[in-house]
Amino acid sequence: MANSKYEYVKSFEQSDALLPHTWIVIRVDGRGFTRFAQVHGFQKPNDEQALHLMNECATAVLEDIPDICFGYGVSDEYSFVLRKNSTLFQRRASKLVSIVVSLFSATYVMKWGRYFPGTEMQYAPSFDGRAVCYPSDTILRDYLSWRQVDCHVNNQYNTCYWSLVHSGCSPAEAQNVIKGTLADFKNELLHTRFGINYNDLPAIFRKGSLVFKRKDENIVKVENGVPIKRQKTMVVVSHEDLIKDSFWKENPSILGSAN
Ligand code: DGT
Ligand code: MG
Ligand code: MG
Ligand code: MG
Ligand code: MG
Repeated sequence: MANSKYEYVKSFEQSDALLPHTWIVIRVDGRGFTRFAQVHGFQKPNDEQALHLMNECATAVLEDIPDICFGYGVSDEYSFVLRKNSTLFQRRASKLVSIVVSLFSATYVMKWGRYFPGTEMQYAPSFDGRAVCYPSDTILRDYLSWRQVDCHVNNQYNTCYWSLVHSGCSPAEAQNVIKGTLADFKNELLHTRFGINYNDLPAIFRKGSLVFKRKDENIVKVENGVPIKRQKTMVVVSHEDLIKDSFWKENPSILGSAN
């Protein structure tokens, strides 16, 4: 097609291609979810259904975008890791972020009814997004560890705070009891005052959610008594420790170059 005299306007577009051969993390975070959680009656401090809905959205992202090899979610946020060697959308930040954010948001609305049957969505939720490059496996793992430590610290604080408030403390009293205290004090408080053993709380609250692909052998049919197996790649959600080496040793393909 011949160039029109208007074509020159394309020269105003700026390149936002991200650095090659680096891990790209795209993090989405619910906009104003303090209010969204209130309006929709989320349980405090953790609403398990809301977290499962976030995990369903993350699963949709991993299923739709093969170059995303891992996701980690806590509270109203999810981090997605794009493979180091990916050339998806020429690694353009605006393309990558906007596609992940819109797919995530659309899935959140589409699947809402499955997790909150009978609760009508009062207004459309939105998510912000950003992309950051991490140049080495170690730094990528430090990033993910940072998010999981954050999950733990916030959950411990929030569990103490809401146990105190539910037992009759005012918000200010509850804050005063736990302000500036160490982890051991909080665990002790939960144990002695509320009979809660912190480590017995659901792992989804303490560890957040990991989403990744795993190859499983499925028996598809049995022929003459012989099981016929097929390898199938499944997106799985787990709530384990990602800070320790063991998780990455047990799942070498996540950061490996094999896929
Ligand atoms: P932002 O991200 O700057 O637009 O503002 P927010 O309000 O989304 O704040 P953020 O992202 O720093 O913190 C997440 C908020 O969402 C926090 O106030 C607690 C709320 N939230 C997240 N998950 C749950 C939940 O499971 N239950 C309840 N009750 N609240 C939750
Ligand atoms: Mg924020
Ligand atoms: Mg938020
Ligand atoms: Mg947040
Ligand atoms: Mg188009």
